[in-house]
Amino acid sequence: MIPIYYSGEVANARANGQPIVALESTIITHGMPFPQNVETARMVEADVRKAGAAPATIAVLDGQLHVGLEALQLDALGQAENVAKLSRADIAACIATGGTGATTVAATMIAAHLAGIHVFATGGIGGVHRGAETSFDISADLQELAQTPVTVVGAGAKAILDLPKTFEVLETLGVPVIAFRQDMLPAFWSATSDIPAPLRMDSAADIANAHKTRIAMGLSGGQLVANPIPAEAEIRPAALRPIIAQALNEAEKRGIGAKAVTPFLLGRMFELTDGQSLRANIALVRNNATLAAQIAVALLK
Ligand code: PSU
Ligand code: MN
Repeated sequence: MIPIYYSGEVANARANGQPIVALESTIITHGMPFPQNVETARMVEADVRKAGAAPATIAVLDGQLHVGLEALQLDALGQAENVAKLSRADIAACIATGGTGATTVAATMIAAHLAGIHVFATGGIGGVHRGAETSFDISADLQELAQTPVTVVGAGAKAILDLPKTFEVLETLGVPVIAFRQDMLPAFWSATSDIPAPLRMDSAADIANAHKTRIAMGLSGGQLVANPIPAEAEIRPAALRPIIAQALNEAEKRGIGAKAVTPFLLGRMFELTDGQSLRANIALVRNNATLAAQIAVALLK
């Protein structure tokens, strides 16, 4: 095992057998602008605490794998430049070479699992990009959900993606996709899409039981909980459609590829919606943090 550096709060929760929720850091470094990124990260941690769990924001700092960041570390990460975006392919290399990087959904799942954490809250997972039939751009988040036993709470997959293909791949990989308290899948900034949810659950206890049952059956991989954005914060699909089209068009014209695609598209969405997409993003991550903490609490009952 590699050494893991726990924050005081997470070390304490581990020592006392208290619930812990993992949080990713790519959303801080690549998903939102400063200072809203740091403010959001702090609010999300507070939401987890309020619901009875300890927040464990995960990142690699100078080659050390941190599970739980102290306040000053979080502030520094939120303002640092040239932080790497770490997925399954990059995280070991970053640790081995003493680098600093923020973890995506895939890398956060890996670190959470190493630290014995079962539940993780994010904004929305990566997935199959539009045009993937020519670009082959499919997020490593999907494969990770298929192999690492962590329950991930997100507002579905980001609507800049090809959502039907994303959920098709998750089905192929055998990943349970559970809509929370509705029959349709949410679409990140919008509370609903026109895609029926494969599974629906209405309580954190049911989601926790399903997580335990999968482990008891020896099934590899995690679950994706698709938690709709609160209605008052959502942006309607009809309003989003032309904006997403414009952002995608610009990405193509500018030849944005690989890891830069998602940060570029999210950044353009913020600009093109005059900050409305950022406000929605903040609301949905906080909502996910609360549900993730409720699941972590239920898992210990
Ligand atoms: N959720 C957000 N904002 C983000 C992300 C998720 O609200 O920036 C990040 C996650 O870290 C996710 C990544 O794993 O985007 C997907 O990147 P890619 O498409 O390159 O795999
Ligand atoms: Mn990609």
